[in-house]
Amino acid sequence: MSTNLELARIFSEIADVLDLTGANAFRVNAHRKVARLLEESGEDLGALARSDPARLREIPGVGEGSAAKIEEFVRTGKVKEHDELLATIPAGVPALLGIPGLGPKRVRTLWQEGGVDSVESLRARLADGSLTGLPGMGPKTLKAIEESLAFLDTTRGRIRLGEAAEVAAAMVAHLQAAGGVIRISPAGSLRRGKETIGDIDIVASASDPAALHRALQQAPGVSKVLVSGDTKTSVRTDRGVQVDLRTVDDAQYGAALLYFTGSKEHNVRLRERAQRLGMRLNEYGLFRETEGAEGTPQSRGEAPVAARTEEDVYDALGLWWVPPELREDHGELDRRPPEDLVSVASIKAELHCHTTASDGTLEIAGMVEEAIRRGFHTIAITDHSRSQAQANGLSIERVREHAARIREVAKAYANRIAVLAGSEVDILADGTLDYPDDVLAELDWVVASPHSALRAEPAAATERLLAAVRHPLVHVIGHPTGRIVNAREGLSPDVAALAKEAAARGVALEVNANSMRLDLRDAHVRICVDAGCAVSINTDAHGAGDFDQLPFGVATARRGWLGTGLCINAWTQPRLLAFARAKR
Ligand code: DGT
Ligand code: CA
Ligand code: CA
Ligand code: ZN
Repeated sequence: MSTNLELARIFSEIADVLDLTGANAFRVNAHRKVARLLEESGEDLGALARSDPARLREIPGVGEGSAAKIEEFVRTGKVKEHDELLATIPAGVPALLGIPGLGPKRVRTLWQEGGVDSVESLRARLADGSLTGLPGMGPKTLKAIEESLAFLDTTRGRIRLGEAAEVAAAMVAHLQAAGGVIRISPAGSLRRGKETIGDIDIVASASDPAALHRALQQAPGVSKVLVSGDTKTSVRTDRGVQVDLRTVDDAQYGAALLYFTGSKEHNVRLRERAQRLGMRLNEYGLFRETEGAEGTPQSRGEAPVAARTEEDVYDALGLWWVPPELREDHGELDRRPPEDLVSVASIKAELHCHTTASDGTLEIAGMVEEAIRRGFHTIAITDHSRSQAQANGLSIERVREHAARIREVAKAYANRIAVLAGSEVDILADGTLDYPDDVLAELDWVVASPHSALRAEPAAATERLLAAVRHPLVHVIGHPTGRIVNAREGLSPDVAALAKEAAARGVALEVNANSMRLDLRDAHVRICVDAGCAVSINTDAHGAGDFDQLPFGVATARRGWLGTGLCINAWTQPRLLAFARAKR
């Protein structure tokens, strides 16, 4: 783990303990903010503490107290206050905060008044009914907690795409550094861009495969070797992630990559097709079937019809190459996938992001510079609205001042990028928006998102979101369900009904690219595409590093067969700006 991430964990744990022990909100938030900043900073702040402590203190959000803690960590490898705070509460209590629906206040009640000191004891106490009657813990609340625990059980063992991608990238880099790699790629569900990953599969060809297998066993973070062999190694990392490496002859690399990318269902379809054509497809290649011959084509030493690349195999089967994200047996062999499938390179606008005005870590100009660096032609600045008090949401007065400041910055950058003055306005529980219409009408761009009341019945959720879609000043519905991958189910609206209405009203539904959200999800995107509804892929950036989340949103959109024609972030600048103005 990098120093920044270690420090981020420390600051975040300090914030948790302070929160649980009832410290004032300002102190709690100050630590959370520094944790976030550490996660997002491209610069090693530990190194900065050594080389230029004065500049460390100039970073917005880093006060003298935080700077001193960073310096202490760099000097001693720990932070005394952190250790002392952790010692004041039972070790299992902070984990309770990870249960959806349990904030610091409820955890404090469960712990201090109910004697709950771990997730396990919470399960036991729910089961024996002994939490009934605790203040604020009515039957409805207790039932909701039980449901959250059950939901967490269903996610057990699968990690989020973002985490898997990070582990896989580090492993691939480590293997490449071992030398002799000819071709290497992640395969499996990771290559297909699924929102959660069971294990990480890597396929490689190399001049010295044994060296590659040794390198995986010795990779940083590997805590256990599960399988060790000449062609396959499986290891587990200290974060509990399994990594499988398979090495093959370079001549068979395409067939192996195809096989281990899956999905299983896609592979079954390919094998059926091969059979109909008098051929046999396996991980070694596509072979001609010989009537009555003993063994496999491979064991008879026959040359494959195709094996070197995936393209060769698809081609020999009379098929187009299918992008990995579409290999789910969702019709990809019957109908040619869109030629203009969205890609990271096709995205030219970020239309939902935050600055220091609400809960971001960069000023307006900093975000604009980052968008330019990413090659974008447009950015919309959309800080939180007034109901989001914990995210420093803007009052009516502040949103007006902020819009004026954004327009000044826009002028300064006019010949390089279009900067829209916007807001991420809350969709309140009753479907109305968090600012009056006259305020929204003054903005260039409006993303409307649900942030609270995320446990509503499906019918109520649909009505609530439909109301926002019908609002004449709204451009995009942000993270429409509010789900958090592996942590919160969120709303279950009728997405087909939303997509139909959004298509009719010229509103886009968002794919929030943050790998914690991926909301809309892949199946929802497919519904939008079928309804002809526009989709907007945004990173919801709160700092420069968040722009790196884009590939996860793009993968999700590709899994939903989204072409650039329906993706407003892929439109030309004139077309996108006309879309913005059409709502004004
Ligand atoms: P995951 O790891 O649960 O997120 O999902 P996958 O798709 O990565 O599945 P995994 O790791 O079990 O296997 C990777 C790919 O290898 C899978 O998509 C298809 C192929 N594969 C692995 N084992 C089998 C098998 O027993 N039969 C077939 N047909 N294909 C397999
Ligand atoms: Ca896998
Ligand atoms: Ca696997
Ligand atoms: Zn946002």
